[in-house]
Amino acid sequence: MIMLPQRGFSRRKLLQWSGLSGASLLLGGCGTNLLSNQVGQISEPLNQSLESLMLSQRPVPEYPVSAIEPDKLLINTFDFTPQIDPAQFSLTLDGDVNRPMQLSFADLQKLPLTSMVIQHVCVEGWAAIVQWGGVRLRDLIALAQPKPGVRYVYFQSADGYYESWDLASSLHPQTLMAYQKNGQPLSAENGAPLRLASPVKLGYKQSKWVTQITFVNQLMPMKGYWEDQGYEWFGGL
Ligand SMILES: Nc1nc2c(c(=O)[nH]1)N[C@H]1C(S)=C(S)[C@@H](COP(=O)(O)O)O[C@H]1N2
Ligand SMILES: [Mo]
Repeated sequence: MIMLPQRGFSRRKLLQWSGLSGASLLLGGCGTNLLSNQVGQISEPLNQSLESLMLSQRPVPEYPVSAIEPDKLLINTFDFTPQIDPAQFSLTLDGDVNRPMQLSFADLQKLPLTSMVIQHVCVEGWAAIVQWGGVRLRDLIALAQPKPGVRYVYFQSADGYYESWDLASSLHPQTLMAYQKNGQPLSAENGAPLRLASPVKLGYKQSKWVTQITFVNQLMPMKGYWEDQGYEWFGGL
């Protein structure tokens, strides 16, 4: 396990750790660098054709900031609300990766910040247009460097919630590990300090209070908190 120092390391150092040049990580906005990197490494990426993998990375149209619906995002928590001190927080990246690591909240804030206005859709019959700000999950994936054969990503949360995603959706340029909502720091109720936010998945796929991201080749019998009670696994929008 590589333990990154808690403080005093620069963004440049992070990029060195990633094994990618800063330029290629920063070019992520155009969508294909990490993807082509993955395709190069993985002989049968998700058993999908290159074309369908590329299609799955297509950006979802965003809303203007004026469309945000601050009162419509309901709190939906299956049990309790963890109270996490950001100064004590660390995110573990592990599983089948070349560089397992732990990132502090300060480390995460040194990575490029992406902001997007998208619709959050809960299967319980409500939706809300929300602005999320955070780190692209694909940038964290680039740092951890999944080994060839990785196809799924597990997310463990501080309240005991767990989720699994396909790698392609995890690499989507609008799949964020968010720490801001509507331009403000995330509240505890909405998943502080770090939660998933993406326009390609339903609400129950968007884990709050994420503490661990694990890369695996196979789905395990436990696929997700709601999925294991009958909800559909892919949960696409
Ligand atoms: N850790 C955790 N994440 C979770 C949940 C939860 O209960 N625990 N609920 C999910 C559901 S069903 C939805 S709709 C969204 C709601 O996010 P919000 O409470 O910020 O609106 O969080 C998702 N992520
Ligand atoms: Mo939900």
